Amino acid sequence: MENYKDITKVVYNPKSTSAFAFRFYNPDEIIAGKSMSDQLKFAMSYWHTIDAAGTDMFGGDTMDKNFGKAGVERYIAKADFAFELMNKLQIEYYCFHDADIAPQGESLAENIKNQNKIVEYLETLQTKHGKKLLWNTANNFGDKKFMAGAATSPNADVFALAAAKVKWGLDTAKRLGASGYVFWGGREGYDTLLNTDMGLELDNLARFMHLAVDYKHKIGFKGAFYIEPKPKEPTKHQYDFDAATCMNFLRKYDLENEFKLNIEANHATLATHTFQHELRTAAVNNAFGSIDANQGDLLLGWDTDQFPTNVYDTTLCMYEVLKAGGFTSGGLNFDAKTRRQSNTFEDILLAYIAGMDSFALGLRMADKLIRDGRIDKFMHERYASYESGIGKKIVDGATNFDELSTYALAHENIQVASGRQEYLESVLNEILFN
Ligand code: XLS
Ligand code: NI
Ligand code: NI
Repeated sequence: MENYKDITKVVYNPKSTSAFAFRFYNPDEIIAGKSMSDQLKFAMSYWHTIDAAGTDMFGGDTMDKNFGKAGVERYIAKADFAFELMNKLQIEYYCFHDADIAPQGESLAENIKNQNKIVEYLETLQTKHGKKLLWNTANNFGDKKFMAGAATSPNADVFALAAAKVKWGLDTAKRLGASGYVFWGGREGYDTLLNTDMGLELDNLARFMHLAVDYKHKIGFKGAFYIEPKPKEPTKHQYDFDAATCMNFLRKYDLENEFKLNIEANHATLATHTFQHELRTAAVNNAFGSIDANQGDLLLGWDTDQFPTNVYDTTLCMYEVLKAGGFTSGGLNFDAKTRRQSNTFEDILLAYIAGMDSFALGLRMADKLIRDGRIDKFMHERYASYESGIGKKIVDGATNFDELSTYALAHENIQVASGRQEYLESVLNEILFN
């Protein structure tokens, strides 16, 4: 197998005998009216790709991503590696937390100083290589000060610290021209209600979001705000449990016009939903924003952040994305890391190739499914009773219980049509494998 340094650019070549080629991702090919690169908008996650080195609960690093350097120099080398990798993989976007890009020291002031140095460097790299920031965010969960939460900490000084870090994040988002900014709950949740004032914590979370919105408008940052739902981990109960819970929160606190959702596949399954369910919930609430692409292992109950290779899932995901009108500010961020045993630089490329090709294939199949039309046609016919007669009156809000009751008394011979689940599943198989 080729060495990492010998691979300059991974290109589309379905006939290639090399492992370092795309079999399905052809960036300039038009699918469903847009180039594949515009439909998929792939992004690289800094934390998993540039920083994570294989540590798990039982053992340390299996991979060295320090480039023989320390301090700020190490993070300059990491930034070079990040852009080199994006170039090799033809990835246009990236995402990071404040703490991912620079060494973290003893004080907020020192961290900000280090981060600003690297941001200056990232700015030059973005211009030089034509790359863009999809979104950034704050790591308001790693430091022990955040052990009881950030915006929902019982300690108001922590709320202020979290605000300072998000303020830096928004200034940086504006400076680097990010298309969005993500709020993942981190440790915003609880482990026991015996020590938790849930009402105050939720109110404070909303106060925090309103302050962030005010600041965004004050500085004129034009990117989108996203909330990323997750049901558990690290806390037993995360306040941003799933898409529906987030929408309830946003509406209760008058924030629904300022936020969209960033749906992560593995978070959906942890919430005992399918990825497709979460995407549809976002879409029907007019809150479809961006995607953290990964997959979990259904036999393990945690966020394993694996590279996505399940083509049923990527197909149904891209089906939802196309139906929602495609990405605007959002994209597909690989919130995914190589397995601990996949500890070479070649593995990083292979993992991205697998993930990108799985989504490229998913896009091709979703487009085929839509063009085939059988699913849409079935769906249309299934709800046809709402297009005329009493059904139309229901939809138009032009009836009442008296009329419906009279109607029901006169129409008791009701035949509900078959849902045809198995047939529809076989249509999906035919599209995928025929
Ligand atoms: C953790 C989250 C995290 C967010 C960004 O489970 O997925 O990585 O995407 O803070
Ligand atoms: Ni995520
Ligand atoms: Ni996650």
